[in-house]
Amino acid sequence: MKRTLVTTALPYANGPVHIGHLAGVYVPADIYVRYLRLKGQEVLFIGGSDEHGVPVTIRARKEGITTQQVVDRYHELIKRSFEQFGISFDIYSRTTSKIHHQFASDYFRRLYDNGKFIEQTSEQFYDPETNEFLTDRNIRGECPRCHSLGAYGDQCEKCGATLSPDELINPYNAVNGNPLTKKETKHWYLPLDQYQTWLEDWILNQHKEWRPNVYGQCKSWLDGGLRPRAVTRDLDWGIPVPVEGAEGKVLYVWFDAPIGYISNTKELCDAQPDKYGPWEKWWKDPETRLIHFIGKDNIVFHCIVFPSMLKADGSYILPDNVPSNEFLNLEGDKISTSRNWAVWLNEYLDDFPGKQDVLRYVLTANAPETKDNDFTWADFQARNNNELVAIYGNFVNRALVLTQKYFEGHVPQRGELNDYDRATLDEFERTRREMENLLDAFRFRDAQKEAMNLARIGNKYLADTEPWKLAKTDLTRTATVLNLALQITANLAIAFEPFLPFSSAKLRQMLGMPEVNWQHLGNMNLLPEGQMLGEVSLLFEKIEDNAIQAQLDRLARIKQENEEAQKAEERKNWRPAPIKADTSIDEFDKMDIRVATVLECKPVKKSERLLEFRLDDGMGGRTILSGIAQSYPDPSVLVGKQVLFIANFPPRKMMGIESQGMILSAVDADGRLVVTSLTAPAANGAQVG
Ligand code: B3M
Ligand code: ZN
Repeated sequence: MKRTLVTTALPYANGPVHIGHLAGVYVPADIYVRYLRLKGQEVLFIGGSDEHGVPVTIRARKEGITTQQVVDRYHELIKRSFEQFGISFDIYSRTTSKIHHQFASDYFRRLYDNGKFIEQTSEQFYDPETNEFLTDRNIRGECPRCHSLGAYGDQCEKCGATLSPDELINPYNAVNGNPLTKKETKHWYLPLDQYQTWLEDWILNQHKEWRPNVYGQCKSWLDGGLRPRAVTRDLDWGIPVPVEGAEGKVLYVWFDAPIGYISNTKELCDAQPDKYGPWEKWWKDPETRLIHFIGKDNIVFHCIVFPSMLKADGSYILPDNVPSNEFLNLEGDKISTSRNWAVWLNEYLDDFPGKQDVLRYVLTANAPETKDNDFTWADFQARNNNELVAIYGNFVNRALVLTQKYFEGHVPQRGELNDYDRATLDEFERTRREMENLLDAFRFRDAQKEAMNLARIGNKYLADTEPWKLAKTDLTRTATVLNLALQITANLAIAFEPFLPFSSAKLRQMLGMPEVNWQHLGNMNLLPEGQMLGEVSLLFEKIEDNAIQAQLDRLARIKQENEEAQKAEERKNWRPAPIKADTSIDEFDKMDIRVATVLECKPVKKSERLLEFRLDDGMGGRTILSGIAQSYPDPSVLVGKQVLFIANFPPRKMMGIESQGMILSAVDADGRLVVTSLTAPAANGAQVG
């Protein structure tokens, strides 16, 4: 049996972790690792924070603290969140560690010395005032697709387009707004094109078993033809490029971060060699299976770039599988750290203390394994109340309470099994086999469904045998039924251990099961007859509506804040529209623009857009409809004002009302319409020109 090395993507230490992280990477990896450990396999579970790259430096600037302070703060926070949710890493380290810096630097140097890189000079965006090159994320400008202002050099958040900085119209420095020029700079590239043929064979022929989303993404990259990729950057935060003449340059974060998997393994093995052996055993011995758990935006790095780096070195094993998930959305919208659209793990625990397993359960039940999925609070509540409480919790509680009631809390003696008992056990056995196959295939969502089906089998067994009625007539048969029910609960403690470790620990305590072992699953003699059960308490509690409403209210608040921030941002980035093509005084003269006083102004019934103006135009009065209702929630503020209107548009009927002209308004930076007025009173009907 091969040993298994499991890695999880190193989250950027630029913010706390949220449910998307947990659902996409850490819970599935933890389920898998716990499962292998329970089977007694040799397994190592590696995690850590990614503390380099631009995102952390942007965060530092935003918060007005140093980058080191940012990574220190979030590394601790993230580490604690993972601990609290039972993500059972053997090591959770960080890429600012000395060991990592040295290891990554040596790795680069080795490839450099062996001629594995190509050197290339290219023109990059440069801020002549601050003397710095800018990374994609620090360049902003007008989106070439949707023309919104403030798109990033790698992506437009408005329309979602993937961009390169060269595509931006009028690029500027995101930090200070300076216009940018271009300047030559030298970098080192990993010539991925040279690995193309090898990668095609290795992935497309030899790893057809990878998830379709992973395989498909790799195929489309390979079909597009690989090009050399820069592995260094002009930046002052990161691991210095260990080459003469490379001052001011650091290793690209995506070069050093995956090496973090290796250096973290080394850190662990060096600290406890007796327990874990030499690190090379985990990275260089073909008897090790390497599994990377990641999110879909990291596929290319783990399936193409990192394997090429490993191959360039030549002494490493390659990943065996890369079970990557798609994205989890929150209440229909993309989770976003910058927009605070997330359920943060630290905040979740403040609101739902002790309910780690509930979140683990719901996230696995909705795991975005094959397509993007949605987390909703209504579903969270329903899964807790209808599944964890009503099925698993209810079954366990009934089995234990009835044992207390009829047998003073001792595991009763089992007599002869009847056909129904045997049929129940057969079904139990089939279901648990299915669960195991699914776990082996990285299909955790379906595997957990089968675990819940095991609880359903138990629940149905009690409902059908009705030991509470049986006890009145046949205590011997009652004993058999409850013995079997208790053996099933003991099995559930094992089956759910990878998914819901906290509840399993609690259940084991109630049953008096100090040890668990996957090989025991299916064994219906786990609890010896006569064994005294521990104190019984509820495994899960109902979640009430008000707790859910509080979460929905919070999200509604955030949505509103975001809309306001978005408006402010648009206002900040606003530039006047370009001047229209030349016209002439003759053209202008054709327009009959006049002054009028607003007598009345009210919303048009059944229209969200229109206001109805009654004007004194000095010529007997007229009615004009104007589509500005959203800009004037209280239209009465316009009454008594003098406005300008075009008097010679032919009348037009809208919503059954005739509009006789057009009121002039300015379109403000945020899209609001502002009605024009005069600087001093003038006669109604006076002509403008
Ligand atoms: N920090 C990107 C991310 O969090 C990156 C993963 C590194 S894994 C080596 O999505
Ligand atoms: Zn756009």
